[in-house]
Amino acid sequence: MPQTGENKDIFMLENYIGGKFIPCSAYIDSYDPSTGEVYCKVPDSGPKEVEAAVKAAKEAFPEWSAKSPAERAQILNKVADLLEARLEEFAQAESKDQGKTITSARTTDIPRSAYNLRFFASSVLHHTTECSQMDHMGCLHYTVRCPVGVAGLISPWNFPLYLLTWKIAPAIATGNTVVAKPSEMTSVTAWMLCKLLKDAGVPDGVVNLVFGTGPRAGDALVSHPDVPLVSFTGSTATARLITERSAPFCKKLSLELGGKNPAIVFADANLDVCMSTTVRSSFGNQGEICLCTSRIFVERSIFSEFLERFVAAARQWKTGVPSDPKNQNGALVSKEHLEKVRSYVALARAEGAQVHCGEGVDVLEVPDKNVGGYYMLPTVISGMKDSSRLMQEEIFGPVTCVTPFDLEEEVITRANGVRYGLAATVWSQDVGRVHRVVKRLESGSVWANCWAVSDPNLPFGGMKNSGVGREGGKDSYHFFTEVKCITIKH
Ligand code: TXE
Repeated sequence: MPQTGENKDIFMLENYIGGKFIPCSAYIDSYDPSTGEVYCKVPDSGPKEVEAAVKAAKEAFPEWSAKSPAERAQILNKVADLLEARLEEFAQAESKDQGKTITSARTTDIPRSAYNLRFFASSVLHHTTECSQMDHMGCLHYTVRCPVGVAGLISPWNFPLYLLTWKIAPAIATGNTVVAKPSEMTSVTAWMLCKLLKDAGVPDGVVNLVFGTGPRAGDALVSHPDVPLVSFTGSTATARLITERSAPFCKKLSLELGGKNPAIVFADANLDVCMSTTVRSSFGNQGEICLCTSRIFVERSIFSEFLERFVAAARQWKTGVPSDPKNQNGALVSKEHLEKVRSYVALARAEGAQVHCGEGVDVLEVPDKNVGGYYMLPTVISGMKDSSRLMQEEIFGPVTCVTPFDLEEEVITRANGVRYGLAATVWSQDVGRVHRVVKRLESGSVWANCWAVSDPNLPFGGMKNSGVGREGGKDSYHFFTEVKCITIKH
């Protein structure tokens, strides 16, 4: 592992371009969220490094795209084998780099990253294309799906390896080559993955990793003329910039963005199941999931009971150092992000809302060496107006607002009354009502009596400001390929 020279505990990442690990001329600090201390240095790549990576990916494209899907699938499965064999090492690294608990990294992030590789390796073998004949013209039509070329992949910090593999796997399974830029805050497992790609026999240049910030490395990638396709997961604000920067080249874009996700709890809901699921959906992964519930609408007749039980359950949700397997939440990703999330709670107080637990109400004890970490307790707020920024903006932390409603029609309008449309949850045992309500919610995913039950085969993405396009299963296959219609006169 390359050292910085100044401090032997701080290690340095390198870009992975054309199958080689290449040091960068400038580095940025990456912090351990559990202590607030610098623990590694990430390349501060710019246009020069991106240019080299795109060149390597372009050179690798003809040979990689000419391989059969079965050959590519075999190599992807080999990467998955290697990742599974080193699950614990990757889980430790993800937890330290991101702040999430070791339990989440062990049971969710890393196994699901390996599954992404296996899933797309397998699914690419099962697609067929259409064929039709025009007898009166003596013609046969058929379609083929071609890889697009060099795919630009930009991933965020909340599920670093999971979201990176969610993009790399379908991109290369379908024959594209890749330049990926993970979040500068959480680059370590992406860098570790490069070694596995090499060992698994992914040919040099097929996957290139360029580390650095969005405005430098990210911008150079999305505005590069030889990158015809960009898959991005992150904020709506950055998605707008990416859209502008890629517009002159008419790039193919997939944008997976934030949410302001409602849960609607009717009085006939199974409150035990609803309670445990909604606490998890509101606070899991420190609230740093785009699918997290952040507005809970509760039918007025059960509002007081729900609130009391929900606050008690939130207080039971164990927060603390990420390395302790008993903890359900660890630290937030960065100091800036913690301050942003806290500022929403301050705003709630300034607007006269009630903060029932968590931030500013309860105190979290952590060991001395962790006092500089970015911890925040699950926080439940009530008494907000729907027009408040708390009820309109994505907070992306362990904060949720609970509010009463009276009528089905009213709650549908209020749930839809935000710019986002990513995920919604409905709780009721009345099947007719469930069908009525789910149909009218403006949301890319809607769960009834459960949350985040998913599968890589399902279309994932958002409506409104939550995104453009869908990924997963055949949607990924379609996104990462271009269809060509061929007509042959016989
Ligand atoms: O996201 P950014 P940030 C939301 C969440 C969070 C907010 C801000 O609300 O609080 O976004 O987080 C790269 N050109 N989500 O600032 O900036 C960046 O380097 C090209 C929801 O971290 O969108 C990183 O790799 N790339 C979300 C990636 O974009 C650029 C997950 C995401 O960073 C770029 C994360 C640019 N100009 C945050 N600027 C979800 N949908 O799950 C930045 N990047």
